[in-house]
Amino acid sequence: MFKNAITRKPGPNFANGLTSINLGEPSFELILQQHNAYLRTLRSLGLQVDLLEALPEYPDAYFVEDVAVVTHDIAVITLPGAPSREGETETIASALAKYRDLAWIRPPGTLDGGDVMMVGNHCYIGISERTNRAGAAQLGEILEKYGMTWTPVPLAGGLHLKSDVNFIGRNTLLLSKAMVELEVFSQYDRIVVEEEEAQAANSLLVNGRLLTPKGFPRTKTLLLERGFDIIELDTSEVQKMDGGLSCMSLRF
Ligand code: CIR
Repeated sequence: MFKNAITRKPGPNFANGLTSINLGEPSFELILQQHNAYLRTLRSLGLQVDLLEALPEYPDAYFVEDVAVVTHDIAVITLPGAPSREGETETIASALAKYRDLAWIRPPGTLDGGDVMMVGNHCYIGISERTNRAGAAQLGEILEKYGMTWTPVPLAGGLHLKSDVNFIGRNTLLLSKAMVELEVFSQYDRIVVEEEEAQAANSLLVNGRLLTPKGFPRTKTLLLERGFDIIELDTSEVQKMDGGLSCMSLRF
């Protein structure tokens, strides 16, 4: 069960963040509403939520998931693979220091938390445009010290591992067509999202409930058919910035 979450408010300049898709002009008013609904949902599931102030010089900083990996024993402060996001780590380190001992990813390693998928004591680490092998190996070495195991997962495309695959409980992964081919995930039950609903793969399991983005009816049907207890949230504005539900919090 998660007890805590760390989040950060999107800033008025959030639309200056990195993005690879064109889904229209993002609205600040709307993202604040959607972010507030996300915070309320986490609180309703029993989490104590820390809300950090926006960082005007880092428009992507509300995607706090990318700058740390938090386990039962340690918080690993990452070195984000996008140069524009490197400086986001400092304030997250001070926010996490009150909960965990800290460790750090060091150059030449780079790592984004969006590439890290934990399933119990095992960690899948995507090798992506943001996370290199050195970064993955450094994280793996730290996790091993605390009895965890890990598998590198080289990605053929997409931003992060968790843009395409997420553990949703009951030995099940919600994943894209590309990911379903990977042998490394063959031990799991797999629910495949349609290509037109690719963004639905970024759903987030929190204390037995599955937060899933609104507007993906086919994925919703698949989840309901399998008996998943879902909470739909509107994420239209973060989708415009290549983000999703997992990206906006650190849960531990
Ligand atoms: C970026 O490109 O870094 C941000 N605009 C989106 C980060 C999304 N984070 C995540 O999937 N964990």
